Amino acid sequence: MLNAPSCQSKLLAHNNVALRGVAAQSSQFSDRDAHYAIDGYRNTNYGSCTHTAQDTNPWWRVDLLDVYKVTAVTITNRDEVPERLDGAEIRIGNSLENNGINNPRCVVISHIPAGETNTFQCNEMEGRYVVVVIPVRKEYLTLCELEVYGTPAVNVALKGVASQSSLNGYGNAHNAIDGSRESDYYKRSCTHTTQETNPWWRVDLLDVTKVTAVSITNRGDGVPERLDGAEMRIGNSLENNGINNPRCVVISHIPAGETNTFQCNEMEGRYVVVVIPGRSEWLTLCEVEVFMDRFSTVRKKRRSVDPHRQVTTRSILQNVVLIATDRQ
Ligand SMILES: [Ca+2]
Ligand SMILES: [Ca+2]
Repeated sequence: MLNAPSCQSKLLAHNNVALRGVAAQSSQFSDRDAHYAIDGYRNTNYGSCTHTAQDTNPWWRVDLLDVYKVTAVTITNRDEVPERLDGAEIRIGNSLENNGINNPRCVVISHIPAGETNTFQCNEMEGRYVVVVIPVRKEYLTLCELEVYGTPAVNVALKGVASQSSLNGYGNAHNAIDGSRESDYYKRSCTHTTQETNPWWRVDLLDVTKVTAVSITNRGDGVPERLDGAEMRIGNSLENNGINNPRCVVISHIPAGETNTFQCNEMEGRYVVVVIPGRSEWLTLCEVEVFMDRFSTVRKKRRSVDPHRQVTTRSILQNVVLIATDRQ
């Protein structure tokens, strides 16, 4: 199994949001259905690739089941007849008009060499659908894997209510959910507590939420190290100001002015808390964005009937290896 081709651990990285999606294509050649491009394997020897008939404008599409800001799309081409993909376009948006082909274009793919994987930057284009289409000519469309990287577009913290352990200057708690990542404290979009033991900040999402990821923007005009060692806690309890809830992550360091995203694996909770434990410190957050899984029920249902996930022993073993590698 270690010889399995293209057995990259990052294919199971939880930030490839295509793995959670539902795929479709303009037609199907043989048994090469649309799901093979999001099965988690980059194998290029046809066994893990899609294949349409020879259509005019053949297309393939993944429904991400939520609106994402797409930063990049990675495509793995087949190890034979790679020129078939020349001139294909990636389109991203929320429309299903013309099978999604009318959505805005991220890129025209000039050429991906046989069996190779190329990544295309899409600059946070927003959309629920990612479409690959070969325009104008009659062609077969084959994709061995298509990966989509990005974050959900809907930040549920914006509708929450923020509070914190104390207030310093004009750094009120709401500044971390005001919709701005402005990181200069003096522009009044960052929070600020006094110097105290275990300073905390909390957002009440007003509903129990399955939190997939949280993005935190650190202060940019100095003292970014104050946030080092902060913990993010998520749950439904207000005991100890919410600090006793289960922990999503310990933040080792966020560079000045930068935004880091932490995966919380669908932790359930109404409260998201940031606390600096164990030392006397000031807590400042310039923005906290909370992303939730609005379609987890749909996904679970789909997984349970998905023939490609009722996998062979080989792919189970491959998954175990990939997961183990991913955690290193
Ligand atoms: Ca594949
Ligand atoms: Ca802010």
